[in-house]
Amino acid sequence: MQIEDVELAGFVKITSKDALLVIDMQNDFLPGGALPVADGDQIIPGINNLTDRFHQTENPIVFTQDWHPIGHHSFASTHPGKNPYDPLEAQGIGPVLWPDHCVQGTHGANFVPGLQAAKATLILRKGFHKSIDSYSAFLENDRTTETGLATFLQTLGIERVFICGLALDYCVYFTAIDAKEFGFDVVVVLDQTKAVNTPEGSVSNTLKNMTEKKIIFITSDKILG
Ligand code: VGL
Ligand code: ZN
Repeated sequence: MQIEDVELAGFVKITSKDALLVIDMQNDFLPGGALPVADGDQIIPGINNLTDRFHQTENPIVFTQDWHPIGHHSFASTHPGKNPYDPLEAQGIGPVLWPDHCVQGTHGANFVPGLQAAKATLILRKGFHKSIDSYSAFLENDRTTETGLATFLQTLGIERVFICGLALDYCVYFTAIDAKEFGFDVVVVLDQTKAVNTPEGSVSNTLKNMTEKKIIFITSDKILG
């Protein structure tokens, strides 16, 4: 399944039970960054429009930051003889190793230029346990450690989340799957996300899984209209 094959929903009306999740819009994921996502910079204006839309009506807006300590186990540099993007499946890590990225407090971990973090209700950091990665904004990769986001959103009466940001086949994907698992309706804003597609096929696999789990896809013009 490719991005062009995804069935898109029509116009959706935002209500007080909707939240916006902006995933990992950080310098290291832009072209030229440590773990570049092709065209990642192109979604900044659209994400700013979505942020404005949810901010206008005082809907919750959550920005996430991948936030790794030096020597994080997801980094190839932590494993002697391994290179970035080499396969490695371990408890809480994988399916591939990454270049060092989004190290706590570094420029690469900062939000991308122009992003409106001032409009965020909550800035949620994840991936700060040295031996567990966290692609999802809800559950770390051991699949049991919670970030607290589900409870946060439930406490605010949120029933549906709109997800955008980077990367479609990792942090957006796992966030979407877990949001559904925690009982939220899930809408992925497909034109405001870009993929890593490593290993080859990860975009098609993740799109297929999201479709099977009844995750809704839309383009941002259907929200803003
Ligand atoms: C991500 C790989 C490693 C992401 C984070 O934000 O999608 N991908 N860390
Ligand atoms: Zn990471």
